[in-house]
Amino acid sequence: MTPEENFMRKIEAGEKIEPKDWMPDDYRKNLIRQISQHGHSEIIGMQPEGNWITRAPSLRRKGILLSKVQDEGGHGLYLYSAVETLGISRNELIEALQTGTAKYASIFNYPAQTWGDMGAIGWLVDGAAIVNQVSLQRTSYGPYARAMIRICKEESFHQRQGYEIMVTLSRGSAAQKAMAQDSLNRFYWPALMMFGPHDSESAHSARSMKWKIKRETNDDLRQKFVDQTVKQIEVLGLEHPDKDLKWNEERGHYDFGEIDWDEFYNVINGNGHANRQRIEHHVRAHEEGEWVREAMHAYRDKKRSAKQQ
Ligand code: FAQ
Repeated sequence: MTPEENFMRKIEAGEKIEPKDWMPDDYRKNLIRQISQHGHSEIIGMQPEGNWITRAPSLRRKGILLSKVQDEGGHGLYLYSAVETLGISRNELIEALQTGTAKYASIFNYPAQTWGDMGAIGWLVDGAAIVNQVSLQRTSYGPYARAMIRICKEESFHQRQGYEIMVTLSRGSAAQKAMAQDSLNRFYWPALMMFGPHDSESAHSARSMKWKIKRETNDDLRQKFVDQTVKQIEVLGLEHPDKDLKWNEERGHYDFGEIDWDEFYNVINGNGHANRQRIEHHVRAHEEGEWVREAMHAYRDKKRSAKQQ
């Protein structure tokens, strides 16, 4: 059996591919692309909510938001560690993000304007992320699949904390309810875009499905998210932002309105509301952290030379 045949045998049998196993170059490249972009999304995704930590309305809310944002940083680090097992360095990954060679989820280029957005982000953005990530727990690359298991447990808490903010606002004063509705209106469609283009337009899907990197398609995952969100909106007593939403008895799913794909491509090509701001902030934070990396390297070198004596 050739290495290629053995690789496909493992994929078809549902066995995990591990870092030292033989793998086709394109499988490795595709994983580096997807996992690194996933990691970058977690890291850049800290910014919209990080922006509200000092303005959270109570100490309880501040504590929760602080740990939620910290968890996202942790997810980024697991994912960077998983992608490093494929033979790419952290420096290369960061450079790709900062120079725009690597993407991150479009949703994080939308500004977080109100406290209601903390609710909508936790509920809808983490909610969409979970739908995708639950499916990725079965991805064929071992380190990625294992990172997803832990990440999903934490995302599930994040989703509930966001929904709880929405429940509180929607049962509050008229102004609070209006704030919740406004956040839902602004984040609903961008959350649907998180699943990527239609399957017919998705450049990587066919190969990623064949290699079981992706286990469900963009459109199937998006449909799951649309279906599960309808009842949640009803419970909040808010209006659904999609006027074309309709139950389809035959399909057993909701039909829904068309996404604004011009907006999607505009945002992923760098022209969203906050693209420049997000990367500038990342560059600044990275530069300001240089002394920490220097201190770590000096400590490592000192330990090494002490061992050699
Ligand atoms: N945004 O051929 P496809 C989170 C790009 S985690 C930006 O369909 P693929 C947690 C795509 O990269 C959120 N770019 O690509 C959190 C490709 O460009 P490329 C992140 C997008 O990979 C919550 C091109 O379009 N989750 O939020 C987007 O097969 C709250 C063609 O697309 C993941 O990354 C988009 N929405 O499918 C953190 C999950 N969609 O690379 C903080 C893992 C597509 O050729 C606060 N990733 N593109 O230059 C995936 O499942 C897949 O990569 C997809 C895209 C489904 C995102």
